[in-house]
Formats: sequence, structure tokens, C-alpha cells
Amino acid sequence: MRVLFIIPPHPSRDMPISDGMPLGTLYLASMIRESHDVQIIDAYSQPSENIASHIIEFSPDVVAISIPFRLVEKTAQKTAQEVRENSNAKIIIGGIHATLASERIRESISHDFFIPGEAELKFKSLIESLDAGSTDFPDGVLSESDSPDIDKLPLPARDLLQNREIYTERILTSRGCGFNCGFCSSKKFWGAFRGRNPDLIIDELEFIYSERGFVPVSFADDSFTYDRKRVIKFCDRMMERKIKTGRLGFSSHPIRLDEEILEKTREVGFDSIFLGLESANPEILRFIGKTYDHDKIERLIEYGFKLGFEIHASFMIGLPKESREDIERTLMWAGNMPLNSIGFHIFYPFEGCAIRENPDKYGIKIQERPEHVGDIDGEAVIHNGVLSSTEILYYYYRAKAMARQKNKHKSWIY
Ligand code: B12
Ligand code: SF4
Repeated sequence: MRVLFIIPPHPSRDMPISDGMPLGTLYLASMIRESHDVQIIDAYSQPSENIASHIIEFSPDVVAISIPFRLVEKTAQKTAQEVRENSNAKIIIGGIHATLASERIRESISHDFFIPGEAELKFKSLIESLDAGSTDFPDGVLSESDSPDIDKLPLPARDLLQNREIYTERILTSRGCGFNCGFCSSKKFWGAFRGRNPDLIIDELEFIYSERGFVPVSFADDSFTYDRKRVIKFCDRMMERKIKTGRLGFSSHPIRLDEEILEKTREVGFDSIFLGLESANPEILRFIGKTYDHDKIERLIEYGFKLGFEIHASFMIGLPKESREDIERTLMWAGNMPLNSIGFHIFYPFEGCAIRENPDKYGIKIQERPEHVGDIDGEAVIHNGVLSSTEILYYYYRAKAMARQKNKHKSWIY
């Protein structure tokens, strides 16, 4: 069968981006590539792709459309229409946002099959069934896949990406997150944390280097450091195997950093850390289910900086109950730390997060209109109990202006 994977374009950006390597699609492609003819259009990262002419040229039997975030919901709808207009291919949809907003997505996006959740196993069996001519799918909704054993999955089919050189390489060393922050849907989608075997991660890293040389590699896990023992073991194995690296970066929940983790990860080649710090006010953070010690993280950031790390942090504007004073405090705190870059984003209650599911409990009013596309860099859609959406937007612009000043010296993006 000819299977075409499509990641729909961003609704407004027309520039390529480097940080969007679509690992989910690459995992699915790796499951079927040996028996089928597979192509990938990543119109999100490479917006110049002409989807319609590609469909006509490749003439696929199946088109698999990935819907990772709300931001691409409308363009996914348009992509599915283009498939319908230019081919007789069966359309399969899936991805995080498709799963968490499945009711609306299933109504608005033309498709033959919908596979919620982690889809490797179900996707492969669906393709095999279609190939065998089976039509035994009552309503096109396949039950959620069993989570695969992530140590047994084939490596993501990175080599199938067109213009691979535009991408920062990404590697996934775990799935799921052990935390449950009220603004995040990760737990709901991925469930419990599952870490991969350190030696297999190192093998994958070496494979990437064998293909592309010592390029920067970003560890794409939600929180690479969630399982401390696994990180230590990973670093020990890197040392024992004497692995030479290019630049390496990871993300961490602030509560999962400590001196030894910083030292060990630095020693094996990591030099970039991304931290979701969100707010300077511990009470706001406690209220939304994310806690850490602000004094301690300040000390660790300074220590990490001394060790030679670049440290990038992200903050949210407009969290439930956050007042003007809270935001001022966050701006001040963020501005005073030796961070290499700071990012501000508007709090957006995405489908699947606890705050969206219990707005009364969090004291917010959601004022989302159909034209809102889910852009955390431009839309405020709540009254947070203290500030209106207009006020949130105002403080967000102030925060952005401050970040622009501070980010002048930013080098590598995590
Ligand atoms: C890396 C990442 C990015 C990368 C790359 C995204 C990509 N191409 O996949 C970049 C940096 C581009 C990105 C951007 C954004 N992201 Co992001 N991102 C992530 C992150 C941390 C990891 C994604 C990943 O690689 N997962 C690993 C792979 C293996 O999983 P997967 O892609 O989901 O694929 C599996 C399943 O979903 C499914 N599947 C996937 N595709 C398909 C297709 C079919 C047909 C089927 C059947 C199944 C299927 O099977 C796959 C294998 O199991 C996730 C959080 C997370 N833990 O997943 C957030 C996440 C997806 N991002 C999110 C958001 C909001 C954004 C932004 C849109 C934010 C914004 N500005 O509004 C931005 C866009 C910024 C911009 N201006 O362009 C939210 C989405 C929430 C939502 N409902 O919208 C998430 C869930 C984070 C969160 N918890 O809030 N992101
Ligand atoms: S925000 Fe990060 S640490 Fe919190 S639940 Fe989501 S993925 Fe986990």
C-alpha cells in the first residue's frame, strides 16, 4: 500500500521551523515501512509543501493525518478536504489533540478511521487489515491502542523526512509524566511515566550521529529527569561506553533537578536545560498542582550556569487567580536570574487538562470562541478570577517586551 503521512500546516506561519521533528509520525511510519511504500509531508515544519499536488503525484491508498495540537485543527480539516478532492485514499486521524478533543474533531474533520492514544500497535494492524482487504470496521473508531513496550519499538523513521537537515534532532527517552500539573494534558494522554533502557537510548544517539554527524540532539521527554536513578544510570553508561557527543539538551520539572544531576549530565555532554517555571508565586503554583522550591531552583540555575549549561525557562501569564502583582513578581524574578532565555506564554486551558475540566474549582471562566485557534502566543481566552482576558493579553505583551530584551544573547534553542 502507498501510505502518506501528513502533519498539517501552522495556520499563519510561512517560515520553516527547526524544532518540530514529528516523532509521533516517524514512530508510526517505522511500524509499516518495511512492507509498504511510505512518504511524509511535514507541512507544519516546512510550510512551502504543496499538499494537493503531492497527493495527486503519490496517489496514496491511505493518508494518515496527525493532529498534535489545537493550533492545527482548522488546517487539518482543510488537509482532509484536499485529500478527499484529490484521491480516493482512506483517511486515518490521530494524535494528542485529536484524542483529547475527539468529539469535536471527529465531527469536523473528514476521516474513515480514528485511532486515539499511542497508536503504534493499532495503526500497524489497521494498515495490515486494509491491505488484506478487510472492511470489518463498524464505525471507524478503533479502541485505544495498548501502550507499546517502548524498548521494543523500531527507531523513528527519521530518514524518511524530506530536508532532514532543517530539523534539530529529537530523541524520546521516556513516555508519560509522573506529575499532574493542572494546566497540562500529558498525564491524561500518556498515563504513567515509562523510561527506556539507557543502553538503547545511547544506541539511538549513536545511530543519529552515524547518519548526521555530531549535530545537536534535544531529549524530547516531558521531564527527562523524572526518574533520577535512570538518569544517573544513563550518564554512567555514557561514561562507560565513552560516548562522544555534540550538544545535548533536556527538559526537567524544576523539582527533579539537583547538584548531582547537573554535574553528571554536564559531564556526559549536556549543555542546555529547559525548565517550566511558570510563576514566581508558590501559592499560585500549589493551587494549580505544580510545586517546587523557588530559592533552591535559583541556586541550581546559578550552579548550572557555572558548570557551563545554558538554561532556558518558560513562564505562563494569566494562570488561575494570578493578579497584576503576581505577574509583576514573575517578570522581576525571571529578569533577575542568569537565564539564557525566557519565554512567556499565555495560559490556555487545552482540552484534557484539569483546569479546563473543572473551571469552577479553579475560579476561572472560559470565554473561547470558534475563531480561537489555541495559540499560547497570542490569545487569552479566560477570565482568571482576577484579570479579564484583555488584561491578561496586556501583561503578556509587557512580558514579551521584557523577554525580547533579555533574550538578545540567546544561542541554541532547546
Ligand atoms: C515536542 C513538542 C512540540 C514540538 C514538535 C511537535 C511535533 N511535531 O510533534 C514543537 C516545538 C513544534 C511544538 C510546538 C507547540 N506545541 Co507542542 N509538544 C511537544 C511535546 C512536548 C512532545 C511531542 C512528541 O514528540 N511526542 C512524542 C510522540 C511519539 O508522540 P505523538 O507525536 O503524540 O504521537 C503519538 C500519538 O499522538 C499518536 N499519533 C500521532 N500522530 C498520529 C497520526 C495518526 C493518523 C494516528 C492514528 C495517531 C497519531 O501516535 C503516536 C505514537 O504513539 C508535546 C507533549 C507530549 N508529551 O507529547 C507537546 C504538545 C503536543 N504541544 C502542545 C502545544 C499547545 C504546542 C503549541 C501549539 C503551543 C502554542 N504556541 O500554542 C506549539 C506551537 C508553537 C508554534 N508557534 O509553532 C500541547 C498540545 C495541546 C493541545 N491540545 O493543543 C502538548 C500536548 C503539550 C501540553 N501538554 O500541553 N510542540
Ligand atoms: S507540565 Fe510538564 S511536569 Fe507538569 S504534568 Fe505536564 S509534562 Fe508533566
